[in-house]
Amino acid sequence: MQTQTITAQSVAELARDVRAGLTRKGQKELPSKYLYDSVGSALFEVISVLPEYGLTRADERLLRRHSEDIVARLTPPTTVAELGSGSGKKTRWMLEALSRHQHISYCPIEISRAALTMCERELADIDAVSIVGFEREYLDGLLEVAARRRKGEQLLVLFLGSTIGNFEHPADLKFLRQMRETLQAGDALLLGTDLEKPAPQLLDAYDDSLGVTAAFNLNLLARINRELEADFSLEQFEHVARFNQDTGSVEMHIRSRRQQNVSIPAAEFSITFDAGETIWTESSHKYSLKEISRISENAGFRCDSQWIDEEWPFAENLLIAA
Ligand code: AVJ
Repeated sequence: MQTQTITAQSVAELARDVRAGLTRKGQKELPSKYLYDSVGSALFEVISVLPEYGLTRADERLLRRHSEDIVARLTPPTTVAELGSGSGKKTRWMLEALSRHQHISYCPIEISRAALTMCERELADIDAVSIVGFEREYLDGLLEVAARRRKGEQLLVLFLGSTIGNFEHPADLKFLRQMRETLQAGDALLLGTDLEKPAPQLLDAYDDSLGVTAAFNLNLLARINRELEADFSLEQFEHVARFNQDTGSVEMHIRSRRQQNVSIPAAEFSITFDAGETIWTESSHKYSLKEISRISENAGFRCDSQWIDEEWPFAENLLIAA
């Protein structure tokens, strides 16, 4: 096994995005990708083992049970690219199943250096796998992987954990289309999608009793304090989870407990919050099966197979580029 990492991402970019998100008219917002610095990535690992949050376990259960069936539907030789590898734990089932049949190149694409390191370490012991990590935005990374592919090789893109649900509607469809454009006909996309479930269950999952999700969300302000020398006082803000009926998504917000002013020197601005005003930090869409086949087909994929977890409704969808 070999490991290699290719890098980027800057404080300047963070400063620009924070400034744009907090000074916009109407609803203030921050991009959810910034939740995953080293503290945030570690907190997400804890979230994934909380009793209230069944999503990651459902995803992993499906891959553990069905990796052989999934692999049987591919056309080797296959190169694997993964968007947002996280810890790499779920990916192990896929790589082990694939590497029983062939030597595999595995290219995790991650904006978080911490997550990339974790995943490279987690998967380093699988024999017939070479790992080349890309510290990149998803589509940039995918373009690079596609450019390096050998002729006749099938690309399998893993997009697990229902990360697709973090895109705003219809940005999820647009993203699938952009992905399709970098792929060739016959390439595969294994897409993990969290399915619709009752609102109270969702609210518990995104506002757990231990307060880990609250810490995960508020860490975004702590990160801005650390990296942009801001003076957010964390006790003056609180975590909020809401279910938006119109969009079918859980939303995470950070609510200001009172009117206050915060300065962010490294982004060269300061900002006022009203009492009760929120910063929208993440949306997590919950799909219906119909919706999944509709957006897949709209984006130029054929839905080849679906595997569904009954315990925590979640679907693994194998899509083939049409
Ligand atoms: C990373 C997409 C799985 O939307 O459920 C968990 C992140 N946010 N708790 C999700 C998350 C709050 C998450 N995924």
